[in-house]
Amino acid sequence: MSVDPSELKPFKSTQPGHSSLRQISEDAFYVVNEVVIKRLGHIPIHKGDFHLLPPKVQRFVAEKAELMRPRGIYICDGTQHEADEIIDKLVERGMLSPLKAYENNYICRTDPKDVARVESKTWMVTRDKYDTVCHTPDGVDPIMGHWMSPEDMSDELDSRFPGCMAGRIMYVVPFSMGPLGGPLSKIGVQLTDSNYVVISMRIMTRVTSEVFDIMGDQDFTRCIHSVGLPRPVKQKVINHWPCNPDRVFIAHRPPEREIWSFGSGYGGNSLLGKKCFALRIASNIAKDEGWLAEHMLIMGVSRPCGREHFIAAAFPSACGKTNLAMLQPTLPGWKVRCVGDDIAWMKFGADGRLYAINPEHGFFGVAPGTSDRTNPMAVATFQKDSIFTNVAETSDGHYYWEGLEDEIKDKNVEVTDWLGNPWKLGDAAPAAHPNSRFAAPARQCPIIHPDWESPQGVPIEAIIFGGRRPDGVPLVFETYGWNHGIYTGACLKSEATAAAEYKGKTVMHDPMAMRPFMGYNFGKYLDHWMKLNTAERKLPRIYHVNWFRKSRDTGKFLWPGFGDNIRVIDWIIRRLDGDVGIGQETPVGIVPTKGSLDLEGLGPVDWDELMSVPADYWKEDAVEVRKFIESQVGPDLPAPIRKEMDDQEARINAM
Ligand code: OXD
Ligand code: MN
Repeated sequence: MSVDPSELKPFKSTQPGHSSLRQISEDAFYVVNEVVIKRLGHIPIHKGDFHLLPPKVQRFVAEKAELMRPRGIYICDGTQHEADEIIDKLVERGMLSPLKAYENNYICRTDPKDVARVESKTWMVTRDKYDTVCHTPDGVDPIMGHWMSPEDMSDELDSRFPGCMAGRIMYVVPFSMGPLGGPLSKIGVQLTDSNYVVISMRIMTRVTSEVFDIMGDQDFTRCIHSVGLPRPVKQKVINHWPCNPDRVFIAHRPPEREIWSFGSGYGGNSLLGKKCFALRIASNIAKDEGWLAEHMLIMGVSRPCGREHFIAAAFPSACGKTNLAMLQPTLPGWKVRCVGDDIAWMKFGADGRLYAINPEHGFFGVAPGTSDRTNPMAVATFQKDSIFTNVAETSDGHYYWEGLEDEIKDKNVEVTDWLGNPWKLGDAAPAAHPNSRFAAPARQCPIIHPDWESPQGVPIEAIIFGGRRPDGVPLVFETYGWNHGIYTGACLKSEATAAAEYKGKTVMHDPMAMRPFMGYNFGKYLDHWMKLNTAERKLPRIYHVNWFRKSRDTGKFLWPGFGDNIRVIDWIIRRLDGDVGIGQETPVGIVPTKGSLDLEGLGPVDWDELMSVPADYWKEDAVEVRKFIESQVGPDLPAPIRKEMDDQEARINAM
């Protein structure tokens, strides 16, 4: 077979017509394989054996190395030895410092310009715009999914990626989302020039060279990440945290199962297994293969009689998913065990039940607000082998953030804030950034479920949606069925969060808690959910909860939350058992009848306000929701979901 000589020319960023998306064709690759490897000759392999990689990974690595021109390639194996080596290097360089009060805990500060997911610079790239977004009226920007054409993406990549790793090492990180080789699991390979990303990926996913052994004919998701600051660097690198905030660009190509991320080193922008793969790309794979990839925690709840029920729950970012997943019940005899705190991949099994796995391997939790009072199990999880980013630090080697005020043992201890400045209680600015995080191995959670790594997953009986709703929304309600549940999820709203670039406390729509993570047209997504309802399946029941309602008089929270949320879960489980007497119909769903929640041992609770469905609030809400759905989903809204909206509106208007 002859080879097109142009395939063999070195990659030149200035070459007219070249593209970052240029790929060596399959046929050509096998013929030129040796040549590709030779062409890599000028890029030393610092670790690993390139020849032992599966050919399609060799090709991926070779193409991208040629494009990004790192000074060396490091093929990760995911071992402890490897992690220790990288951590030692980062400590020596001053990027990480040990938190001396713990075993193997490290603190890291980012460039203060790189602190959150950048939704406005995150794109889905499809040939047809309406594969990504819904048909919105002229002048209305879709808020679910940002679309970019392949041509525009190609230009954006070409202005960033050629030569972007100059002077840096390119790490090749093989990882599995879900237990290695499991029927619901998927594999990926991330290329990155950030060693912070390498050690974080090792906590958050299963990084192992065994991924290459099991790859066989399976496809893998290609993840390309660069901090976007080639050497020599012409500006000061703040906190040893290279990044390029002005040029951040994160793009997904769902049909190609490919992710490109440039300019940020933090969180969901750079740990590409998480939001980019496990939600945006995976929801596309799930649509094609008939399953669900959702922004949901998974918990196992055992009741005093010993029976266990698995529940999945979707809440927007920073609404307490991690706290709920690790809830410490205040009712005697109850036990909660955590399967996952952020993402669920769910597929119906042969027995008609919906099985869920947590595709992740660690927790990347919001630090502020996490304490022995609010989430002792998370605290126990991150006592060792964890990384803390943008938190504050005490002079005796502890982490510190808002919410730990009462837990500082030595009140004279000095605190250094997330910016590296001295800080003291009462200072106006927070000690830790509101989106500061801990990354901790899930297996260290004292209440991790024994089946959390079961390849088949756990059977889900109930799905809960929820958000921060200060007004109008009752503590809990059950929806009237699968389609009403989907409609309720589509209407999900919550106060804005620090996990992304938004400011303030406005209540924003976050349909299915997936607004920032939607991988394709939201109307088609609702349709996909609806079509999972077939006669032979046992569908989970769908609920809505709101721990955050405030009194209209006092402005104080009406419900204590945290461990007392078990009282709501108890009610949900009794409903699953078929106890109809504990529910009463309202226009939005079935709320608990008075006295049907176990409130034993709680202080006074204003039941009437907590459970009320105020007509004034819901009438206004129905108008606002219709406007939102018409403008954001419009003609893409499946007719049965439109009917749910019409019916609910009619019920509300009859109030
Ligand atoms: C997260 C988020 O980091 O939802 O989990 O923002
Ligand atoms: Mn999340």
